[in-house]
Amino acid sequence: MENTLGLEIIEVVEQAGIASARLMGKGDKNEADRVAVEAMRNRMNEIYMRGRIVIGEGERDDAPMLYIGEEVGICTREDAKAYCNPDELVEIDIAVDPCEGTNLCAYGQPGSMAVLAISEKGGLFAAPDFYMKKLAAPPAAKGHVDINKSATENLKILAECLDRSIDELVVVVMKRDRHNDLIKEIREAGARVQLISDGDVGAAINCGFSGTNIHALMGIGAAPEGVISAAALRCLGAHFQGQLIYDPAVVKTGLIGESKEANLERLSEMGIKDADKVYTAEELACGETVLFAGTGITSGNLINGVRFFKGGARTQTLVISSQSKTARFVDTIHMFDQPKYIQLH
Ligand code: VTB
Repeated sequence: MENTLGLEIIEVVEQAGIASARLMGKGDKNEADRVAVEAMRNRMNEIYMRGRIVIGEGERDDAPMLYIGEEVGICTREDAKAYCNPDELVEIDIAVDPCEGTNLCAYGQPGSMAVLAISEKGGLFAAPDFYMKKLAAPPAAKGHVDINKSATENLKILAECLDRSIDELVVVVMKRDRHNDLIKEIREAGARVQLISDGDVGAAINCGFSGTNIHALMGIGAAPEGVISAAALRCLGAHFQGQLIYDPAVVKTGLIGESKEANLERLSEMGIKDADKVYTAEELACGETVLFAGTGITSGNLINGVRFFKGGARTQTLVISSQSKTARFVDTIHMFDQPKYIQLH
């Protein structure tokens, strides 16, 4: 998958990142998202692949593009067999977030990214538009920390695994009222808290690399973003656990349905019988091969955002592959004003 699709997938996130970055700081998050979606979809549809969106912009009725179930790629056309080779006809599943952290982009804040994860068919958990309790931690703590344990216990374990004291740890938490108790507990346990307004995918991925000075992500964010984070962290051999939140008493904002009962029913219809199950990274991204790619829209800890200059732009993309066991930082100069094809006179 990496060999056949790698470079093209990079271009997909690069194009989405560049499109959103043009709207960076303009205060219009919907437009920043819309242009990223359009750019991502256009580039995907130029690739010789047979893709299906499993995590996208929503169900078909509310999202015109990159909706869940949409088929993308040249080889999804009816007459594909005539011009696609058998490798390209293998079905792949794609999870996208063309502008992760739309608010960050709209207000010129660090950490927004154009991200996607791909795997073979069935390789990514088709998470509902619910929330998810998340725990991300570095590879050294994988399988030692546990979302069922208290934050205090996990910080002790984390400190041991990373061979340092608790007060040297930094935990990222999204700044939300629902996290007030969690934040208090982390501080009382002695660790330091980095509050973010948005963008927990980037925060989770930071846990997978040493040197970012981020040692854990705790708290509740969106479930689809959880799957994309899990894909990246699985490739990195880092820790990720997620548990769906379906009770509106826990998270009250718009994403979640009317009542706990209605949400449970929806999960059951989707085939999720055990709504309280704790999923590991390997379960959320269970495919044999998984590839993650993310282009910085605004700069973050790991990757730079898009920088425009006369006639072009420079992007940085993180590509993590389970197949080659690599994390690549791809630095690209895009020459907008150069012709794509050389004219022979
Ligand atoms: C979460 C988080 C995302 O939006 O979904 C958040 O996972 C929305 O949370 O990274 P609230 O509904 O509590 O505001 C992001 O921050 C950006 O998509």
